[in-house]
Amino acid sequence: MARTIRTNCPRDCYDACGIVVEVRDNAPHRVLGDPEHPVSRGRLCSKCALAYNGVWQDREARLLYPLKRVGARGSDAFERISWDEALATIAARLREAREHHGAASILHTHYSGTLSLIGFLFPNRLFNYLGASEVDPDTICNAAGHVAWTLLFGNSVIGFDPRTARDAACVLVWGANPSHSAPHAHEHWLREAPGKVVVVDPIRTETADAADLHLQPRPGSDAALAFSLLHCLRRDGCFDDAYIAAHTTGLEEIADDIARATPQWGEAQTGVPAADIELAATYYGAGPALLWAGQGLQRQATGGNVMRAIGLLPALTGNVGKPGAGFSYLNIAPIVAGVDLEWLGGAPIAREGGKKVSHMELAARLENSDEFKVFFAWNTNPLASAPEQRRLRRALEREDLFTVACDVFMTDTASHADIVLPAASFLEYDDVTFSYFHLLMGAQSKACEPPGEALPNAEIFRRLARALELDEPALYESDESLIATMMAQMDPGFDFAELKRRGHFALGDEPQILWAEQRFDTPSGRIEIASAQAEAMGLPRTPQPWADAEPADGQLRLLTPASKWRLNDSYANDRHCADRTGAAALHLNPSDAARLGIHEGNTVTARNETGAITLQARLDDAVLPGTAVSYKGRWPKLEPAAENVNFVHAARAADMGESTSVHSTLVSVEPA
Ligand SMILES: Nc1nc2c(c(=O)[nH]1)N[C@H]1C(S)=C(S)[C@@H](COP(=O)(O)OP(=O)(O)OC[C@H]3O[C@@H](n4cnc5c(=O)[nH]c(N)nc54)[C@H](O)[C@@H]3O)O[C@H]1N2
Ligand SMILES: Nc1nc2c(c(=O)[nH]1)N[C@H]1C(S)=C(S)[C@@H](COP(=O)(O)OP(=O)(O)OC[C@H]3O[C@@H](n4cnc5c(=O)[nH]c(N)nc54)[C@H](O)[C@@H]3O)O[C@H]1N2
Ligand code: SF4
Ligand SMILES: [Mo]
Repeated sequence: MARTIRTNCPRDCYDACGIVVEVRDNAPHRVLGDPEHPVSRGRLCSKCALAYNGVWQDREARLLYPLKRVGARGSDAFERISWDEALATIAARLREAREHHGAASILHTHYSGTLSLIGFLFPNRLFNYLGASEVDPDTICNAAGHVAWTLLFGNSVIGFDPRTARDAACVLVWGANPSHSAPHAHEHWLREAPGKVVVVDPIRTETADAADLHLQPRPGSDAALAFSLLHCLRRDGCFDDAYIAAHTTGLEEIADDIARATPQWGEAQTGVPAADIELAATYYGAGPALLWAGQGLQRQATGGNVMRAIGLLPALTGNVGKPGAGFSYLNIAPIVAGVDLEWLGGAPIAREGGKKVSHMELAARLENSDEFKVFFAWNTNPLASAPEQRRLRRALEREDLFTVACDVFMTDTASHADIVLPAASFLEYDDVTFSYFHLLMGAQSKACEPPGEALPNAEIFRRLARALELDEPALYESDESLIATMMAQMDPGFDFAELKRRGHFALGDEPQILWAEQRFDTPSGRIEIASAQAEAMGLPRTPQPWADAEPADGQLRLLTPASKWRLNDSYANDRHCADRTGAAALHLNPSDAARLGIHEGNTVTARNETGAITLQARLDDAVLPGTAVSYKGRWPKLEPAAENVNFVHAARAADMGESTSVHSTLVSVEPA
């Protein structure tokens, strides 16, 4: 019997595509795009089209049963156990850690395997209730940008409604690469935007290539570029004085910096020709304009300053809260829709005492056997995604650290665990999905039973609460109840059964004008160009027109952004996705290659004080001289030397949010 189910993709991706699953004999037969979804328009991205019909349905690859380790860590020697044994073992170790060392000695880490709201957030309830410590998830991705735009605008999670692009004279994409990270926004949204598209990226990405104008600054020089654009905009009368007077504070404190930032100065600081800076300012200043700040942009040593500096563009030109205008870093649809994410993640039942640990210090702190006794990784694969990979692996080899991993697949992190718990995939349970770019909410609809004994994240943690004999009702709340509450909070005028039928709903029939009330949740209630809060945090009072120095001693600045064929480290284990990418590559400009004596296809070593990694050279004139690119997301265990680019990623925190500065990584490259 064949039937079709409508669902949505819950990956950590801007697009949040609609999906149609053809189910035969209670198993997904084909996973396709939903033709009625406004973003995906009937097509999945190439990686999901392969992986959802490939490794995600491969019983050989999926984790099917709870496992306990019977060999050395990392050796993949596991034995099947029952759920009862797995949960009893974990509960005993959690209790022991709590009694002897306090709940803060339990450290959990989680992130972006699934973003479907229950699977993504509900498990936090248990850890919050216990008062466990948490690896701050955003520190691996976007925390600097959050802090920066919270200082400036009072909020970093409300952006613009992409549908308002129809009224924009310009869309400025700054340090995002939708051709990889938001493929449908690249293919449809940007192409259909009537205004000029300007892309700022050290790489000539496909999105940059298709734009009206591509500015190719040296990595980490963006704040200087922003000031130079501001210089041109002010000179050309594009500052909105009435808006500045009514809604901002502190312009006078950066007036001299703007005056000094001539296009010629900008060219010297950033490498972008002065004429292109002028042209970009003309495009941006022509009328309502949108600014999309990517997450890759702020993974810099001074990424917070970069974000504060580029945020000045909408602030000073009054491109806020009107049709065709706005700024977006993340535009979290459920927040706009009114879903209480704090409630869902258990903030109301949280006990004091748990510590927050940045990913930048994870390896160092796990090395110390006094601090953490239990490490619980769910919905994330830090042994692939986190910095200081060699050091983290060694820390996870500690025999006295009880480690649990909960995943869909046997990742590197799972290989190092004492107990592995098999998670159901998004095709196997109901949930609510969202986009962090479009104002779209969706239904995740169960298409089939999980394979083996795999269970949805939420059910695993309900059962663990029971094994711990905890009496807090919120730890046992059913999916039905959670979904009903979220539907009531969003109040779309229909229930979840109807949402499943429709697949998704947009927040409003017309483009929403976010920020129309001009209410900024800063101490002054205005956009704070000068910020006493920043000063109190030990940061400059105002954004600074800084540019990083060019790499010295022939080093290259290594960027490791989103791959077209993987979603973070997911799909690295899909055969077809792996075939598309071939061996791990280092893309470098032919001029750098010539200087270093490197030819196309050569095996090269990229090395720094943190480590060294072997890659295959790809000569690529899309990459700015002085820069090298190697796409993220390989599983170390599937690579010849059991390492990925995070072997050379030092855990240096950015200027804000104890966040990653992975794009400030410098390497020396030589033929191997
Ligand atoms: N060098 C470098 N490193 C980076 C980055 C970079 O730009 N450069 N980017 C960083 C960024 S932005 C991020 S967000 C992080 C992401 O890093 P991670 O959070 O580690 O992302 P993934 O590797 O995709 O890991 C998610 C895991 O969740 C699993 N999973 C999927 N669905 C489910 C589910 O329903 N339940 C459970 N329990 N598990 C599930 C997947 O199989 C996968 O193993 O990586 C960071 N690492
Ligand atoms: N296919 C695919 N899609 C994904 C992901 C994936 O791994 N694969 N990951 C998801 C996740 S977790 C995230 S956070 C998002 C990230 O997606 P994006 O926000 O697009 O960020 P990145 O891909 O990390 O980097 C975007 C661009 O920033 C540029 N960049 C790096 N340094 C600088 C700089 O100093 N200045 C400027 N101007 N640009 C710079 C890089 O060259 C890159 O082209 O994508 C999500 N979508
Ligand atoms: S990963 Fe992104 S582009 Fe691919 S199907 Fe999912 S939502 Fe769409
Ligand atoms: Mo991310």
